[in-house]
Amino acid sequence: MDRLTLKLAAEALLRANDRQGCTVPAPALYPHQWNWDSAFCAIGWAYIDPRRAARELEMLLRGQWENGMIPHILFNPEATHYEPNPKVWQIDQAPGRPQAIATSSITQPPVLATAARFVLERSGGDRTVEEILRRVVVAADAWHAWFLRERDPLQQGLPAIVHPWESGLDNAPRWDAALARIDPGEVTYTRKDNAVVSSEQRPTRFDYDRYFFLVAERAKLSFAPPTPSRVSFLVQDLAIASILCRAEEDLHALARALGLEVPHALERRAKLAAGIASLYDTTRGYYHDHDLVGDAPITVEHASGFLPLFAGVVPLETVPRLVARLKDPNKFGTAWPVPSAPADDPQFDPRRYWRGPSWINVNWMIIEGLRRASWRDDAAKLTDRTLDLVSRSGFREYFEPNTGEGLGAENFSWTAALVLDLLA
Ligand code: 9YW
Repeated sequence: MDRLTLKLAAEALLRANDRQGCTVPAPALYPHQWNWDSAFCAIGWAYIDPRRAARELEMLLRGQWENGMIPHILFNPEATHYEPNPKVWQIDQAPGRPQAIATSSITQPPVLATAARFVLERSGGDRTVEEILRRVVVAADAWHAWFLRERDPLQQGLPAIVHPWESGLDNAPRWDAALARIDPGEVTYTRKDNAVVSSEQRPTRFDYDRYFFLVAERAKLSFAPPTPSRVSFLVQDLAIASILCRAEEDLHALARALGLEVPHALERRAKLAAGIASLYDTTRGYYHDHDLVGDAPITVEHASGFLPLFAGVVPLETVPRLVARLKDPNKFGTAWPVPSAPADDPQFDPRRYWRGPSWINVNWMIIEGLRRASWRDDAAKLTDRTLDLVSRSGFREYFEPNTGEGLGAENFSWTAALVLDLLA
């Protein structure tokens, strides 16, 4: 596919996946509204129709809980081919849940404010867009505050996740040890994902047993803010900290541009930046996560280790060390980068979801991070390689990092949306 054909195909894909104002990630596999997917999609929509882009973000606000959390899934009642279904989340008794829409009880990486700023900057002063984005500012401010109020039990500027699905990078090897501690017993559930995508490319039964166990645990604990002694899984997630840190900066800039105040955004950003700095391992030369239940660092490396670049908080002297890992063929410099796990990791599985394949949203955040660190040549090379990958293999969910083969769902929305930005 040449670049113009790629652009037209990406636009057509977003239109085809549009469900009255929100874009489903992939019609056959994910038929609802997913949180960070919508934010990435808005970035693509901004090139087609800024009002439609703003609407995508506004649709996410329907799901906001009274405590500020914006959940990871907003369910479409007409779609029944995804599990867990709304009943499994048991949120009917949850205090402060939204009344008009069924949602999950957990969140996802907060890309919302970053996407909103992006949309505003491409909206040419459109009043309707500005009006919608003012509401987004208020909602994002409450959501960001929630992360540091309810999800940072040790007050270290490091939000913790209660479920691997919250990370957005579900079955990354970095969660293995924390999950292995959980004995889920007999959990009964249905899986529908394996009927759409080959099971060798999806999370395993080990993972799903624990995913469903943790969904039930949230309800059992009445969705209360987690503490290490009460929950089975609680991990300070470097990727969430980095994405939120970046989002605070974007929220601040967005609010100013709209004539609003978000008095705490930069203060929260500083706390997050300090938290992220504490996760850098000088001996190993990379950033990692921290397991709060096991009270130990998680030294398993992952592509998420580059996201502090996206936040703009990597010290100047550390950037070359990260870039060296990114380019090392034994680590992240595979033929079709960026693999989600390093190629020399014993857990590396080039076909299985977040355990090896390359993902376009991760590439996009790394490219953005390289640009802001002024590593422009490497950013440009990764951009070209990413566009070549999609031109060759289509708008797939993820890609085999050695051969470039397309894997996972077809017609995947954020792949198309972010291609539109990488082409611009
Ligand atoms: C699932 C929709 C979501 C993404 C996540 C991805 C996957 C859902 O799909 O999770 O059922 O496994 O891991 O990042 O938002 O695209």
